[in-house]
Amino acid sequence: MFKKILIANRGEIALRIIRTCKEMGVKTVAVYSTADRESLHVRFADEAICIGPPPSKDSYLNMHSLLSAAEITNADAIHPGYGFLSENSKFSGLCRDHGIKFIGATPEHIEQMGDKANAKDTMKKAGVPTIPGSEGLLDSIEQAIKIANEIGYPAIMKATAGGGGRGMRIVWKDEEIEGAWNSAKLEAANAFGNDGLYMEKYIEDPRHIEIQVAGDQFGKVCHLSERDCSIQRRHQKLLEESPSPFMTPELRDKMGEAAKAAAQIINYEGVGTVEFLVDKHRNFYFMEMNTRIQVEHPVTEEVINFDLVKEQILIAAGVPISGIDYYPTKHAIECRINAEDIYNNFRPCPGKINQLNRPGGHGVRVDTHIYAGYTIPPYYDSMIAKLIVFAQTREEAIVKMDRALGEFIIEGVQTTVPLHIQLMRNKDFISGNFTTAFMNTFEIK
Ligand code: MV4
Repeated sequence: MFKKILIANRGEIALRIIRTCKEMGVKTVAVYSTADRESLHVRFADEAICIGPPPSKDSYLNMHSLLSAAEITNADAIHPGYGFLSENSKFSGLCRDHGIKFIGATPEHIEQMGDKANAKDTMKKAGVPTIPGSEGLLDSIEQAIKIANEIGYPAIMKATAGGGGRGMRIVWKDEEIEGAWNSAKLEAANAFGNDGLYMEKYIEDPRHIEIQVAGDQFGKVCHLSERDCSIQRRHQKLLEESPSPFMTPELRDKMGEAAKAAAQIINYEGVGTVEFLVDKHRNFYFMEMNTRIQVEHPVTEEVINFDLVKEQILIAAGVPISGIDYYPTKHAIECRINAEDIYNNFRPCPGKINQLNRPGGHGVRVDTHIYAGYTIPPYYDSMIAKLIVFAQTREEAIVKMDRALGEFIIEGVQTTVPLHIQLMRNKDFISGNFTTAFMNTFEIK
């Protein structure tokens, strides 16, 4: 087992990882920018090293500062959390070169899954359902028009280096292709330094359902059921839950097997997530594979009663997994609490938290690094807490979330708490009748 893990992250996820390390008897090293001196991850780690000034590129993304911090503290592993360097193949490779275990995917897996057109081709070979479209990248506007006519409109052009909806264009007729091609290529080149595009049939108003998987160093894989992440706004998830209200036992088995085939074909090691689009007929299609621990992992932890960060660390240390699949025995919902003004286009609201009351009671979990008197710095993303509830049924979980949100008092900054309270009382949310389009028409009161 590792003796000491450096956590190359900040905020709630750094604290989350430190908690599991402590329970496993593993020492921890926190790293922090000068903006995060007063953060709880710094206080609760065994050691803490300042790695630079506030901008991420000079601190949490500074590979050489992080590796130096690991070397001077004698850390034998680095946990990258999510975001920052968690899916950076260069950093994963540098850790390997320095004899430090990267608790995440290998550079090969990150590159293989980071190129979406290539990932899709790999999954097609594994028998995982994929959306009809181009084979690999498009090489001309003429070819794009030809393929769009073969698969039928509407079609979508996507950046192969994409994610988060950037470099993505929906097209409804031949005349729109040239403009979409030019603007998607420009956007992708600017955002990713890679203007490769591929094309797919456009699935209207799908659900976003993802399967958690784990694979060990001995080729064994298992799935840990699904999360429904359809409640999102401009590609930012607002709320996730498990199980999905749209799921059936048959669909779960089919998607679980597909996700395992995806992990199996690349010999995946660690925990990962296979994202699917699911249409109204319950056809499902591979979308992307994430090679990191995700923000929404707690909903899975609560419904299967399992510590996913502990599993990551065990797998990285070479411990075999049981190889059995996990099924939800409860219902869990996570609300992402962001310091944002929901009445002003979700504008970020950094600043000082003057008063804080954290919700509690049975079936309530709060993952956060904030406290009364904490100042939210303006340099990083605006998520300040995750409120997770779990109960025997979805109905009970919704009531419990509404109750817990009411207890979550955060004074000094605006937050998304009032939005989540409205969601818990929305009849379409309550009935499970929603897709990724839900927030497009949701009226904030
Ligand atoms: C799609 C799609 C419909 N059809 N692909 C958005 C982010 C990117 N990773 C993939 N995305 C989509 N791809 C086809 N062929 C609809 C979306 C999409 C979406 C997907 C998941 C969650 C939220 C979404 C919101 C808008 C569009």
